[in-house]
Amino acid sequence: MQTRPPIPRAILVGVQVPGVDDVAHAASLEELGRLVKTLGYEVVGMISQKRDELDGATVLGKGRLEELAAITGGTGAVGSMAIQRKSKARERFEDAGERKPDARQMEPDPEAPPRPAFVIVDHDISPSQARNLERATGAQVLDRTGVIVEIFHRHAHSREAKLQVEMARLKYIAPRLRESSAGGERQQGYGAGESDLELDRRKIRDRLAELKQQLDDIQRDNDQRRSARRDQLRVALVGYTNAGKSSLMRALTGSDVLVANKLFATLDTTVRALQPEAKPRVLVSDTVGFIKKLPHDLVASFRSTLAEALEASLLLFVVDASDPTYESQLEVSRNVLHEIGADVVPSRLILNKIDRVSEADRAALRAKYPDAILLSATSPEDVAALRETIIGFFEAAMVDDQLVLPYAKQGLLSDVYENARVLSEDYDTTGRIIRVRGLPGAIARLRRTLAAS
Ligand SMILES: Nc1nc2c(ncn2[C@@H]2O[C@H](COP(=O)(O)OP(=O)(O)OP(=O)(O)O)[C@@H](O)[C@H]2O)c(=O)[nH]1
Ligand SMILES: [Mg+2]
Repeated sequence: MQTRPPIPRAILVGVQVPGVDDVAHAASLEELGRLVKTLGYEVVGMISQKRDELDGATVLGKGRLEELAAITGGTGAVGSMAIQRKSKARERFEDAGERKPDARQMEPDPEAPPRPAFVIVDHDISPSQARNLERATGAQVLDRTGVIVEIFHRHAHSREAKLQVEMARLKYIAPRLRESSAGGERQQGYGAGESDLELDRRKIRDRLAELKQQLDDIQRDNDQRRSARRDQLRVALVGYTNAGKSSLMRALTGSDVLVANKLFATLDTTVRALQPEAKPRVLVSDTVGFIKKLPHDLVASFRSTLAEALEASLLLFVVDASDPTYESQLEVSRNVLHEIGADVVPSRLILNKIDRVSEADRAALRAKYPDAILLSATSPEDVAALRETIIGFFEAAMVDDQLVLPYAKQGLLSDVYENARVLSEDYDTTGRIIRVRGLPGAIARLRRTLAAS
């Protein structure tokens, strides 16, 4: 009857702890909803509760938990589903949407939409909290990190990103494997019984070691490639996911990187020259986006990707100014940059998507962030002006100097042209006298190359 698998239905759960105001709490749930949609699930409702802390056994209080269980078709009690739990969530995962009605429903309405098979918690919860919630709700439970790891898993394209994500994913799965050993195949096919569990743990350890080795190799290559670019003029686009970094990358470099209205569209760093080319040319990199509560393992695994940002001379810090929560996005991004040590790199704040901001709000933004650049990645004039700003930034750091290229070393001329702007060329008995303008570091390196025998 059905030609396509049904869209899994999910219900969101959020706890508002002291210190988080209503707006931030709502925004966080809204963002979780977007993450869940990015996974391809349909969000059919949410349960939210104010609590003093998050570390209860079931995240939610008794009343709310029962309310949730009534929606998902569980019992609402932690103890009662333990026996029939094995691989039930898996089964539900496979035929989500056409579940048999719960035993408690004596006369199920055949017209009623299927119950949500997923409960998605807007916090990082412990494996035992997840297990308790699964028992009470009869649904599969994922937390924020689980959702993000899953999105990364689906969006990874390059070999490096795939390895990084697999590593983060195994690290996420491993402790859950231990806690839910009775859960059978629930964990992506891992673990079914004690001895298998041991085996799985060892497999995971071995695989992690293998992944680390492969990543180290790739990263060594990347380091070399990066250090070859060391003295070039480099700009990195950084910021919250969906802020418009890839859109600006396309507009500035004419490259065809993926632009998509989904979270974490970009997981790979792309480096392209600014177009039309500047002299010396400027390299622009697009990077993975940030998000609130970015899982630590993912930050760690993307550190090398973000090394691009670390080594740039200028960060274009992109913010979606049309997003009502842009301020918290700004703060989250600042924190991540601080965490990876990139907060020392000079940066310019780019308030993007300004085409979606009212004139009054624009004025307020200008007053609040006098140094920021307000623009729209979709406006060619704005992009051209940004290009001038980038060039201006490097121009200010450049110096004029003179290099002597001995006649025996004419082969190095292209190196000079690539790394500096040649102002004039002259000849005398020592060789070609070249007046150049460039970054002091690049000129110093050229001088060393020319002097070396
Ligand atoms: N209206 C408007 N939409 C924009 C602008 N810039 C980007 N967008 C849209 O915003 C969405 C996200 O853009 P991306 O460029 O993919 O964002 P990103 O920062 O690369 O996102 P990730 O790769 O997921 O971190 C897309 O739907 C873009 O079309 C803009 O200036 N104005
Ligand atoms: Mg992108």
